[in-house]
Amino acid sequence: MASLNFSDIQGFVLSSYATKMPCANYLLLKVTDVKACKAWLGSIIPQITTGTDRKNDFSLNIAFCATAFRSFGFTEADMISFSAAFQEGMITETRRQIMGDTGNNKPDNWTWGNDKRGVDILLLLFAIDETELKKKLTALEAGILESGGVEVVQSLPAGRQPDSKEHFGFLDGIGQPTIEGTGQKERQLTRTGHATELKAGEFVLGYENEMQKIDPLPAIAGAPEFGKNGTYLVFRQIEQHVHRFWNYVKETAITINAQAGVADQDKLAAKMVGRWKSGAPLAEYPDADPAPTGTNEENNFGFAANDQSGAKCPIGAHIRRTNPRDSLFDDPKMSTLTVRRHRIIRRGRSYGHRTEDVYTDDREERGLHFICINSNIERQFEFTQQTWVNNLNFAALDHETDPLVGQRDPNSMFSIQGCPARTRIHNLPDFVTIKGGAYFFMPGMAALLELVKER
Ligand code: N7H
Repeated sequence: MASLNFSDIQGFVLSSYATKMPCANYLLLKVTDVKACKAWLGSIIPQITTGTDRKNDFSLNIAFCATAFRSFGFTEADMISFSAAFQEGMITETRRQIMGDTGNNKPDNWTWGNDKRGVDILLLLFAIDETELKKKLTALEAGILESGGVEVVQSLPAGRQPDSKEHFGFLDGIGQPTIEGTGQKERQLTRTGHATELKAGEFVLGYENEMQKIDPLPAIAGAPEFGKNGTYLVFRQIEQHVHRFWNYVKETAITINAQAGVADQDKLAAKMVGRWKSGAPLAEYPDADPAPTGTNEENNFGFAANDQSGAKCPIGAHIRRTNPRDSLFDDPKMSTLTVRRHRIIRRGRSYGHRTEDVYTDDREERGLHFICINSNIERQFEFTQQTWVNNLNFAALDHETDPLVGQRDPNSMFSIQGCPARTRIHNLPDFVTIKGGAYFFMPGMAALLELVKER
């Protein structure tokens, strides 16, 4: 096992900072003057949090779109060494098809990341509280204004709810792989009794991956190891229509059973997610939430031996599509091995106020700043989105996509396998809308210094 160069890896690759720093803000920037931008970058690099910094009150990280690298003077010979998806960006026709960004989700409707409001640089700020966040944000914004080299396209506040639940009401952040060589495995084992440790190369470039390969590094003239200790970051701003979700669940539960009450609604919603609101997995607790007022981060389960038919956790449930574990093929070992090559680490946070009245449209926007990291956008994030989330025939299902975040068509359906017969629900509306997005590269610290050099 190669030892990781933690001081060269940005801290965000290794940590979401969620426990110590619940407050966050993302600044999306556009380069307006290359020379001035590089000077500004030079001034903030010393503030960037690395994998060895043990900060408790504030962390800062940075990532770049391909457009930024091109404006900094990277040639096409340099760019070709990066992932094709990164080079292209998220909104080309090919990428839209892969992502399912059509209809209401088409990039023309986005508030950032499209042709009208393109972005080049992402600054990620995390703080212990709102006061510290505001202080640091104000100072950074002043520096940006003064620099004359970058401007703020969008400033996105985000946070972590005290109970770690996302807006539909479910505990989030449970199903995460750990990175070999970081000590994360031991920590996760203590917390959840289970850890899926993956080779570091799945999330940090320059190390062996799950294919026992070290992928060629992005290389630029004068810096053949530019990509080392870097990673790709996927950002999607996803609005959640909470009232639409819960009204659909309520009406559908009553259609299935005229006597349906709140417990039946919660069960139907849990069937769509694959976990109860507490986080407890349906594969282990099929009948009722074992911790209705608490949390359950259990992750030590598969589907093959216990629930291959989907009678407990439906085959098309969100967590079963996005991580089919051992149930993808008849051979559980092969399935597990294959699935390990398509994992992502989610580092997103919620935005907007939580609503207590989930049935009423209060016309406030809320959602998830979905952020994930991976070394190979095509094999990890895009694969998950295209081949699992949006695949109409995932695991031999017929004309269904992910019930929460899948691309819709007029017949959108979701099957709940059961005995003696399955239940099929119909006409699922859009529970989410994409509001913005982009692919970024998060360089290692040495590569950041390369960026500010004149080219
Ligand atoms: Fe999902 N949700 O609140 O319902 N997700 N997700 N996700 N998701 C998960 O395990 C949610 C989205 C994954 O290892 C849970 O942390 C919402 C996209 C993966 O068992 C819940 C949105 C993609 C997992 C949600 C959203 C994924 C996962 C269960 C958008 C990838 C881990 C808690 C607004 C393309 C699966 C947990 C595993 C879990 C929700 C989006 C992927 C509750 C609201 C776009 C890999």
